[in-house]
Amino acid sequence: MRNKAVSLLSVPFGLGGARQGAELGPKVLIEAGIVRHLTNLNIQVINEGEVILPPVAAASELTAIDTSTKQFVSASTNLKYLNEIIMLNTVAADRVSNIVEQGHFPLILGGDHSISIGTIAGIRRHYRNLGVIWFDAHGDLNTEATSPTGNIHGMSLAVNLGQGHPLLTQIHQSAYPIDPSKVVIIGARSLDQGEREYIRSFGVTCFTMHDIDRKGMLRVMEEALAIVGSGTDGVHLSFDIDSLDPYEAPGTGTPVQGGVNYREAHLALELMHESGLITSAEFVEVNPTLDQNKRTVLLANGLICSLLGQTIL
Ligand code: 6HN
Ligand code: MN
Ligand code: MN
Ligand code: MN
Repeated sequence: MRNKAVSLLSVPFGLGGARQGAELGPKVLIEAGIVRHLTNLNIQVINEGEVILPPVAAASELTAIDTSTKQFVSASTNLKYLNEIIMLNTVAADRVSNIVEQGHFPLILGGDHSISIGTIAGIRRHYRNLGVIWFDAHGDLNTEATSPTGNIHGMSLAVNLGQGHPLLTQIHQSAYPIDPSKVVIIGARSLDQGEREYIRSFGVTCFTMHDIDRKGMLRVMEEALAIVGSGTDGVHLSFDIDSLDPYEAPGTGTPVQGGVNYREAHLALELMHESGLITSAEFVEVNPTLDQNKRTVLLANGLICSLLGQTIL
């Protein structure tokens, strides 16, 4: 990330989550001055604008678009807004891929966490061995078989690892696979049963809040960075703001008590900056309609600045 121009891409999309409002995240983050803050760090910022959901043809609830044949196919499933999510992420993947091609650092503002299906699909075209750091209260490792809600934001990491509905995993076609042993979840405290089994059987590393309590954030990050930093040629950070405690970050759709605090989160992002390993990042699930006095938006702004090199002194 050092000395690279940052390409800022907004993905104002909220249909992957249970509540409306995450689609307002990018606009509010930009209004809070993120471009100016990064420019003050001597970073060249290119505002790439928004990824817009293309008009979704009047598909019935039981059909979805096959992105390889461009045909509607039967998709009888409990997945909510499957078509919209396929269309949005197919476009997002190309936009992010273009940014990597230009040699810029992709910084993506969501949106709910379902957008990472597209962002990571675009990034994976360029990295043979991509590591992933997934900061989240949740695992996002459900499939339509295990999801208690049908909300696709709870399935995005599974799709990124090749698990789930074929019309979603297909968005990753012609990209290099991600090795689950190079994926680290940090901050988890709400896992569904199917997700626990997935973590165990596929060898994803999961530092839960219990691990953060016991080892401290410093050691957790040292271990996490050692895992994603060896045998990889790039590391994507997917940062769900609900990894923070709801006291610090009330503006998010699926808050869970007992999360990462303000200082721990800043330390984590400062350490990621120092490591020099992070090659792309997204910040998701900021929901301004649930925020209190912009607390969550300002926090997300500060965290982005820490990732990109802001220090106290
Ligand atoms: N997120 N595990 C729950 C579900 O519906 O699958 C919650 C998912 C939350 C997803 O916060 O990105
Ligand atoms: Mn350039
Ligand atoms: Mn998430
Ligand atoms: Mn989450």
